[in-house]
Amino acid sequence: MSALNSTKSLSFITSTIGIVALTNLAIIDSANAFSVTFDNGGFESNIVNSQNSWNTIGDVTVSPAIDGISPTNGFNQAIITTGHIPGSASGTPRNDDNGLDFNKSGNNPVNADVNSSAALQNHFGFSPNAFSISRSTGATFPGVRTSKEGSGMFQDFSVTLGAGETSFEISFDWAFLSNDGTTGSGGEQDFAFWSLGLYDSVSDTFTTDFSATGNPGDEIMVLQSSSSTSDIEGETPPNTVDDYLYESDYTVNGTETYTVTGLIPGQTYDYRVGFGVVDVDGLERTSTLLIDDIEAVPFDFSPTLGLFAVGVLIGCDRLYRRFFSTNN
Ligand SMILES: [Ca+2]
Ligand SMILES: [Ca+2]
Ligand SMILES: [Ca+2]
Ligand SMILES: [Ca+2]
Repeated sequence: MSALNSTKSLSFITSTIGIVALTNLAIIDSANAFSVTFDNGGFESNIVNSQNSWNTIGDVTVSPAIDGISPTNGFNQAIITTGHIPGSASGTPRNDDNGLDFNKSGNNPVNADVNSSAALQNHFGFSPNAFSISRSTGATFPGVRTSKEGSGMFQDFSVTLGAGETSFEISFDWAFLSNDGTTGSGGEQDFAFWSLGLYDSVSDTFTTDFSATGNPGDEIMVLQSSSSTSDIEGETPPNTVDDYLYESDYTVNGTETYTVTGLIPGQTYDYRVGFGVVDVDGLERTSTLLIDDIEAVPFDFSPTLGLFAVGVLIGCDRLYRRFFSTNN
């Protein structure tokens, strides 16, 4: 290969890698940058009674390790339970877990009954039957699961897409704890869910981003239902506060990742992301959802690849200069 051809080849490689690097670094260009207003996704600031960007209802707060399950990021995780404080109800005495108190915030879960106020569904902007999901295989009870009470939280955030971007990705870590399980006639009982949709602040309406979830209106995605198969510790019914009967930790569940597609580059969109947990068929036997490390990022953006490409570009440039100087 002649010196001239080698120079051309290096020049071609340099410019090709330059394009790759610039594509990956488009996020750094402030005029075309992806931006998101999402906040406190690591729950290091408290969220009890709706603070630090989260709108909560029922028993929702932050906590360090629960039943041996530590946050995946920092010192705290979000905890959402269906646990009512024992004996604290006006009128009928309440005793969700054999007198043990699994409530963490001091706020009791709220009504989730389609035949009553459906306060939990209303909090998210869902229709009343959003939690009327199918019973699991083998259940002989007629109809759908009957949601009774629960707790939840949501955050409204805006996403502005960069040039050429038509999608973004939202991810989070989750764990599920329960003193409930499966009944012979009703099948799997309590469940934890998440939701994502476009939020219209003018009409205060929520349009789900999910489809084909098999749930009424596709308003929620079920993360997990109570079942005796999720049992790490194998203990007998709980006799200590915060020691749940069934556990499925962050290691079991991993990170949930969802990609929103079909968007217009440069546009700003308002989203609502929600999380919650629901008692089914009865008010007793608490179930709990733990959440940590929620992030919203441009789809397919790889900082490592971008920096690698820049490194190669600089390396090629040095090689090109050295080659050029030694041959001329
Ligand atoms: Ca955290
Ligand atoms: Ca346990
Ligand atoms: Ca309950
Ligand atoms: Ca329950």
